[in-house]
Order: sequence, then C-alpha cells, then structure tokens
Amino acid sequence: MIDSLMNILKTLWFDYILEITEILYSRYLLETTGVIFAILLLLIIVLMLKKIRKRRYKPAKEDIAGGGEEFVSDDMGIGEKGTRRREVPGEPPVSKPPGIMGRLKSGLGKTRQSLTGRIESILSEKSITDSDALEEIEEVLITSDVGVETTMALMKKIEQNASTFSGPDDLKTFLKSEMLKFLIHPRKMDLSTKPYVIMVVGVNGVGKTTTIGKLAHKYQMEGKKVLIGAADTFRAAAVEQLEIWAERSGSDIVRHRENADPAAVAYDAIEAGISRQSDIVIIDTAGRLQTRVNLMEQLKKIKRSITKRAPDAPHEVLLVLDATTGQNAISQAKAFHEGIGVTSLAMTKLDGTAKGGIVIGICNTMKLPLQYIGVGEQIDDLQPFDPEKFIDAIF
Ligand SMILES: Nc1nc2c(ncn2[C@@H]2O[C@H](COP(=O)(O)OP(=O)(O)OP(=O)(O)O)[C@@H](O)[C@H]2O)c(=O)[nH]1
Ligand SMILES: [Mg+2]
Repeated sequence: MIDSLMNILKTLWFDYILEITEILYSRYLLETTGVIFAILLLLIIVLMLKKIRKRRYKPAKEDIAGGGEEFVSDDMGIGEKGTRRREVPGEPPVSKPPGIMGRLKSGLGKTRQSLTGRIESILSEKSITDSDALEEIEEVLITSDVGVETTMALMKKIEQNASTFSGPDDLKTFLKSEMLKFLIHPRKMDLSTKPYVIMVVGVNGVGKTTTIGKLAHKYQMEGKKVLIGAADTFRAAAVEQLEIWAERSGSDIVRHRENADPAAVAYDAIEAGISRQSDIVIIDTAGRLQTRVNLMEQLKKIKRSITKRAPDAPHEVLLVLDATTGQNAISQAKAFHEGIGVTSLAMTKLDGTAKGGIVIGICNTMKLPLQYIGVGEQIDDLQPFDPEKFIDAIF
C-alpha cells in the first residue's frame, strides 16, 4: 500500500520536475542551472520518502510474542530492510478471533467445555434437586480446579437455593454471580511514583520472562518508558531471551555477566531507572538456582537490594503462576507469599488447560489481586484480568 502510494507520488513529482525544467529551458535560462535544480529537487523528494517509510514501519505483533524457554542465541534472521534480528521461538502465530473478548473466549475454550459443558449435560438428564446431580456438579467443580474449599462454599449456596431454580439456565446465572464474588479486581498502579518497580517472581518455566516481555510491550504502547533488570543471571539463555524482548518492546535493559550477583543487577537497574527517568522498572528473577543457595533467600536479598536504592520499592511483587499446574499453583502462592510477601498475581497458560477454575480457587484462597492472565503465546494474549469478562468467557 505505502509502496504503491510512493510510486504514484514519485511519478507525479517527476512529471512536475520535468515541467519546471522545461519552463526553465523555454525561458532561455542557463541549461545547467535547470538540470542541477531538477537533480536537487529529486534528491530532496527521495530523502523525504525514505523518512516516511521508516516512520511507517512497526514490528509485527507476532514478532514479539515468542519466548521459548530454550533458544539458540545466534539464531539470526534477516529483518525488515536488512536489519538483522534474532528470532524468539514460540508457538507459530495462530489466527484468533479479534478483540479482547474473542481472544479470551478462544483461550478459555477448554475450561468452558469442561466446566459449563459438563454442568449442562448433567442437568439435561437430571433435576438439580436430585442428590446425584448435586454430587456430579461438585465433582465437576473439583476437577476444574476450583479447589475444595471454594467448591464446598459454592455447593452449600447451590443446595440452599436449588428449589428456586426452574432449569439449567437459572443455575448457570446463580453460579456466575456466586463465582464473581470470589474474584478480586486488579490493583490500580500508582504511576505517579517514578520509577514504579515491579519485581517478578515464580518457579521455573511458569512464564515470568514471557510475561515481562509482554508487559513491557504493553506499557511502551501506552507511552511509558520501561527498563528491565535481568536479575536471572544463572542461565545465559535467560538474559538473552530477556534482551530480545527488551529490543522488540523498545525497552532499556540492565544486565551483568553470567552468574553475577542478582541483587547487584537489581540495584543497578533501579539506579539506572532513576537516572534515566524510567516510568516502570521490571526485575526478572530466576525460578530455580543451580547453586545451593535457597531460592527464597536469594529473592529476599534481591528485594532488600531494591529497597536499599529506592526505600518504597518494590511497589509490586508479582507472582507468576502456571494454570496448567493446577492445585500446585496454590501451594506455590502460599510459599512465595510467606517467603517474600507477594502483592499481586499473574496466571499464565490458561489456554493450555481445562482447569481454569484455578483462577477462582486462587483468588478465594490467597485474597490477592490477580492482575494479568495469559491465554496464549501471542502478545495480545496477556490481558489485564477482568472478573466479569472472565466469568462471561467460561459460561
Ligand atoms: N500457551 C501459553 N504459553 C505460555 C504462556 N505464557 C508463557 N508461555 C510459554 O511458557 C514457556 C516458559 O516461559 P518463560 O517466560 O521462559 O518462563 P520463565 O518463568 O521465565 O522460566 P525460567 O526463566 O526458566 O524460570 C515459554 O515457552 C512461553 O512461550 C501462555 O499464556 N500460554
Ligand atoms: Mg525466565
């Protein structure tokens, strides 16, 4: 499109220059002056067109959406206009329905099928007042990872109100409103604090680095200046993966050599964030240590080091959880909260599991705000958590 526009422009401008040149000739001005004038004009136009082209180029969303756990750092590709860029492995881009709700519904398809699909099928055969039906519904909730405690609370309410339901739709409406009561709305970020520091934690492979990359991209798109601190220094690949995300999202990055002290990296990242006037500093951390150092002790040290440079930071300790690990996510949340004090949660890989009920279970057990949910590997698949939209998508 832009190319064809440029061609038309070039043709029009060229004709125009020829006309000017002819006028210059016809008025018996110096021949050479006319030619030099035409060349100069042509040069200016070509330079202007090149500038427009540069400004119009933006990286494709799927370029940024990858982020495999393992990757080869010298896996280079030739990017647009001869720029060499590294490929981030991940799922190949799949075409998904447009819009936040469309992507959410498509990502939560497996949970919807397992939770509401099965409840509908039970109620198509049995009455809700039937004890068999109630037992089966309880089983559906438990196997969808809503959690025992939350399931018990829901079942008690259903039993109390069962006589008022005239069909499956009534139960669905009731369940929707009851489940909604367990969900917690995300915390509002107070971006007047500059830099707003987010320390990202979680066990290995849950999606910390990918989530940081997607978040950095999201904040940059909102016009925020982001700096990422590579405090997972235990694997060279971890830093390289983060560097790719920083490059793609246009964020700054602070990194040290491999095996450097992660607490020192975090300190330097805050220092750089302050001096470069970044709006947001995101610190990546390791999920598993190859050394004998205890992970939680290491994380505490990183947190202390952040606070040393900015007394009110970190403003957020974001725990990333992998939905496919089911009830393990709850035990991880308890351990991290006890160890370093978690302020908010992100739940990834909801697209890869039928157990999306974990979102309800985790909110009800931890009473911590769920900030983001990951429903796929593409950039738009990390969404701010919206309790109403989430419930609508699984029913
Ligand atoms: N399907 C799906 N995959 C995801 C999602 N989020 C992350 N992943 C994938 O999960 C894998 C691990 O992600 P990483 O970001 O490397 O995880 P990490 O927590 O940083 O791992 P460590 O650095 O080893 O601790 C990658 O292949 C990601 O593409 C999601 O929402 N959906
Ligand atoms: Mg990582």
